[in-house]
Amino acid sequence: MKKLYALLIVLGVMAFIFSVPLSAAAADYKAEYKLSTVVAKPMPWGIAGERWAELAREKTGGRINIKVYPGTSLVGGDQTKEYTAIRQGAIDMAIGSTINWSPQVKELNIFSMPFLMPDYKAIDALTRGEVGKELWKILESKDTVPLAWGENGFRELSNSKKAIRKPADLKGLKIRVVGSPLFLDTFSALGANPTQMSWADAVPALSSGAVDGQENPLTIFPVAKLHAEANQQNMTRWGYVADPLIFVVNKEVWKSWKPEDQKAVREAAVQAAKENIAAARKGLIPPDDTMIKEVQGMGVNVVRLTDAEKAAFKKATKEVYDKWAKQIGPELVKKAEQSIAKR
Ligand code: X2X
Repeated sequence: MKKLYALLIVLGVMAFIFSVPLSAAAADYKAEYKLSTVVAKPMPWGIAGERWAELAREKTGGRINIKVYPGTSLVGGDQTKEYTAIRQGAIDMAIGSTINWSPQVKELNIFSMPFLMPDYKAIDALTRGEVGKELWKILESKDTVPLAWGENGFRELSNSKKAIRKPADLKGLKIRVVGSPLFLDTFSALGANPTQMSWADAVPALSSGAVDGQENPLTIFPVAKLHAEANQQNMTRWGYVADPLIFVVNKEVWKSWKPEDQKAVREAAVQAAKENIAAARKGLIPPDDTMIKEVQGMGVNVVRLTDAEKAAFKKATKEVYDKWAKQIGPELVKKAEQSIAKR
């Protein structure tokens, strides 16, 4: 009799243990998952958010309902606080720029190392190679689940004052940069006067003339009307850095989903990211130069640096590169350089 009781107790406990997580998991699905991006559609980054949401809804039969919050509105526009908010669960998922998450994940600064990546193949060599894997491991150790790499793009320099072809042309220009200290070092080394602010503050600051210039991918330019509304009549294509985007989900949120839904959300991210990279590069890879023509068509003077002109900028930022290689981790930087050399 005692044995029977013992068995019943064991069975009862087991039933409890196994039933709770299952029913809790199903009940735990939120009515809405909040997805953060910095910019909205029709910029490729904003479109990527909408696509991820749409595909996830489709593939999960509506179980995962995602709403996109552009303008990093869930953190009051302060894009450098986005990653912390994802970790803490105030944001469920995000498509974030490596630049904006660099203050919390120092290794992501690798993409902001001046003149490390000479072309698109170099970006791919990092994101699709060993460096990308290592970075994902770091993100996984910080309460987030990375699912796909997307792209914001090569960041070109614009300003209201003059055509920039050599470091001396930047002397004294007030340049808005994003909130990773590496950018302050780069622009200081070039003789400019960099100032950190969020994207939300950047456009009014450029419009009022409080700052003279900024750096961002060309795809943002026509949509944000940086020529007409922010006095940006001069553009230098120098391709000094590019920022990939990363599709992530908060780890607790991820764990609350059934495996089939996890798979569906991952597939949705991969698909949206693929489309995003194509959109981010459209019109920028010869022979297709339609994006450049579009910006020129707005009356912007677009200068493309020759290799020799680029070399002068590279030389002027060499010390910054060396300093940050130490901070990011010499091993990882070496791995990146090797992956790029082999591309
Ligand atoms: O703030 C910027 O410059 C932007 C929109 O490109 C990023 O979020 C990195």
